[in-house]
Amino acid sequence: MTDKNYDLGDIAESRNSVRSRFNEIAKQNQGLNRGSNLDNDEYLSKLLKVIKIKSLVVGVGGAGNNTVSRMSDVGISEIQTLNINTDAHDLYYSNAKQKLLIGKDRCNGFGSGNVPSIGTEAAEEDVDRLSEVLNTDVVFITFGLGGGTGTGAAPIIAREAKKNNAIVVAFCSIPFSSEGKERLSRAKNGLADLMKHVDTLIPIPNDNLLRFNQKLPILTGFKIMDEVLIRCMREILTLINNCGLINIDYADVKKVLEKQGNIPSGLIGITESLGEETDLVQKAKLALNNPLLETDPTKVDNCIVSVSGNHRLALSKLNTIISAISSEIPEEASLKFGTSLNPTLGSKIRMMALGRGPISPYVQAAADDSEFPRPNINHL
Ligand SMILES: Nc1nc2c(ncn2[C@@H]2O[C@H](COP(=O)(O)OP(=O)(O)OP(=O)(O)O)[C@@H](O)[C@H]2O)c(=O)[nH]1
Ligand SMILES: [Mg+2]
Repeated sequence: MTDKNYDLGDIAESRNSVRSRFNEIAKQNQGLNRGSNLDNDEYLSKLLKVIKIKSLVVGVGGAGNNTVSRMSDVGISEIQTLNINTDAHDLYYSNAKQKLLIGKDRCNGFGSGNVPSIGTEAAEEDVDRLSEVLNTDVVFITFGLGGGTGTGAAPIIAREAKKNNAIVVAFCSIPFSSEGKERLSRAKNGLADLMKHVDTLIPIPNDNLLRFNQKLPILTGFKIMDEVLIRCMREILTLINNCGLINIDYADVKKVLEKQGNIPSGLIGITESLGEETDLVQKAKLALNNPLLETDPTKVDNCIVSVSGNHRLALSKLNTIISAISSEIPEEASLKFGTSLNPTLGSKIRMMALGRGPISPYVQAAADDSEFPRPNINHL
């Protein structure tokens, strides 16, 4: 049987989930290996094309578009990106492989004017186009909570991606307290809508950036936040794209990212060490206790730790990291370790912890309709 008999391109591009794509080719392949119990390389290479995990990074509204533009600027070119906005000007000047101006009737390209319900209407106006383009296995959505477009449209975007069986991972910023109570209240309502439709939900409060520098100018704060969001998404994407090369496969990543229970959870932390024993332990623990997120590692039930370094990465160092991580999470939690080679790191060792279970206190507050936690910084 050849590609002509079953169109591999069609299956690979189809809107079906990776499992359905796999089943389809597995079924179609019956003839290929007839007479043999073994699977040959020709079959396996075709299979790999069809089950390659497709991912898409979506930036929504001004903040989301900026994050994705910066991601494109730093040359992460292999990643598929899509910017969505109600504001034609912002969208035009942004940098993404694909762009979508939503709500042309509702907003006439002028933005939502800080009104989330208008952001929602704009997304509903273009729901068919959204559904068409949100056709991948994993969808990352990034935006700043508190305005109108990101806050109102992101839940609809997540909903449409879920309808297409994608795993939906959302990274969103919570406004600085200095942006005012009204913004924070819009952010909380937006979070409550969003959590119905996403698997992993990682809000990052802008205020937590002030822990590192209390005199931070707001624009610098946004830039740093963009970097944080990019690093988180890039590390998960690398993990997904490297599946198979290291001990971690897509099934492991999926398990950690997929929603369990009613409220989406998520923990991520990325740290680097030069490999000295005490520093390694400290950085491994820091990856789990990300001070930007305020998530509780003792709630982790499923965890992936990915360690990258150069070819000299020693087993003893891995052991140190494993024991440090294990000591921070519950004994019964499932912990999976993977390593990958990254010669560009020089003598540095990079660790990423990705966990399921811990619910952000901001998500919990949105679920309970209680106050957001107060920023934990002295002399604000
Ligand atoms: N990371 C980052 N955050 C930003 C940036 N600009 C604004 N923000 C944050 O994101 C929140 C939402 O702002 P925008 O993204 O501009 O709002 P929008 O979604 O475009 O909504 P409208 O303009 O009201 O339609 C703000 O309250 C800020 O906290 C940025 O460039 N980067
Ligand atoms: Mg805007």
